[in-house]
Amino acid sequence: MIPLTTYLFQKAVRNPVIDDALVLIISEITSAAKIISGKVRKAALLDILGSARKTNVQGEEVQKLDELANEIIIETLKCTGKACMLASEEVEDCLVLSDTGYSIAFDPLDGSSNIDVNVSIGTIFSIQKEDVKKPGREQIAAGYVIYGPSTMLVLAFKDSVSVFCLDPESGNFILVKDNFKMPEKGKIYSINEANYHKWTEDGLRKFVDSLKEQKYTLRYVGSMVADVHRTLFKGGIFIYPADVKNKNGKLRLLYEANPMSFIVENAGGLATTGKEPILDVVPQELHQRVPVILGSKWEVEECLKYLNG
Ligand code: P6P
Repeated sequence: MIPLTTYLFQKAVRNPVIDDALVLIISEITSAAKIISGKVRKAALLDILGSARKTNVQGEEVQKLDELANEIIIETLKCTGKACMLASEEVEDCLVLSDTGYSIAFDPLDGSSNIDVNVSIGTIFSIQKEDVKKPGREQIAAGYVIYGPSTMLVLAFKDSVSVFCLDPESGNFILVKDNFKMPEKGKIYSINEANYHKWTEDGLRKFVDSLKEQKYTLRYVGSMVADVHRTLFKGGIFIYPADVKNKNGKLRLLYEANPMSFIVENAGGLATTGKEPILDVVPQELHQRVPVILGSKWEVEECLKYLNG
C-alpha cells in the first residue's frame, strides 16, 4: 500500500531527474484531480452538469465541469510556486508564471461530451522543463487521471509507467502496478467509424477492414482517456485520423497526443501520426492538432504497412 508521494520520493533516490519541485508538481496535479473526481461524482447534485454557454479556443462548447476543472488545476499549480508556463485546452494563451521551473500542458477534463451521460472522462497532463512547446520526447513526465468506476492515475517517466488507484478512505493514490507494460498485440480496435468515408488515407480503410477479417472487436467510448486506458490494459489500437474536414485530425498535440504517446511508448507500445512518431513532432502552435495512431506494437506497425502501401 505505497501512496503516490512515498513512491515518488523512493523513485527520486534512484532517478535524479525527480527533484523535490517535480514531486510537488505531480502531487499537486493529483490533488487537484482528487477534487475534480469528487465534483464529477456528484455533479448532478451540485447543478454543475451541462453547458457553461461558452465556446473555447477549440470552437467547442464548454461544459460547466470543464471550466471548474480548469480553474482548480490552474489555482493549484499557481500555489506550488514551481510552475513556469501553463498550457490548458481551455485557455487560448499560455499562462506564464515565472521564467524558470516546470511547464505543464493539460486537458483539465477530457471527454466532456460524455459528462452528462455518466461515461468515463479524465484529466491529462504533460510536464516539460521550462518551455511547454517542446517535442514530446523531451517530456519529464506525463500522466492522466481517469474518473471511471474507480479513479485511477497512470503516471509515466522516461523509464517506467506506474498505475495508482485512489483510495476513497485514505484519500491517497495507492500504487497498484509499477513498471507497467502493455500487451504486444490485442484484439480490439478503437476508432470513430462514422467517419469511415471521410478518412484521408485509403490505406486506413483497408487496415480497418483487415482487422474485421481477423475478428477484432470495435470499442469506442469517445473519451480519449477511456479509449487509451483500455488500449493500454487490453492491447490493440486507438486511432483518431485526419479526415477531409480535420486535415490534422482532432486531438491536440501538447496535452493529448504527447502525454498519451509518452505513456504508451514507455509501456512498450508505439505512437505515430502515420508519418512520424508523435513524440518527434516539433510543436508550432499551442493548440495544434495531430493525427493519432497509438497502441500495441503489432497493430501500429501493421497500420503503418497499410498507410505506406
Ligand atoms: P469524436 C473528446 O471531446 C475528445 O476530444 C477526445 O477525448 C475523444 O477521443 C474525441 O474528442 C472524440 O471525438 O469526433 O469521435 O466525438
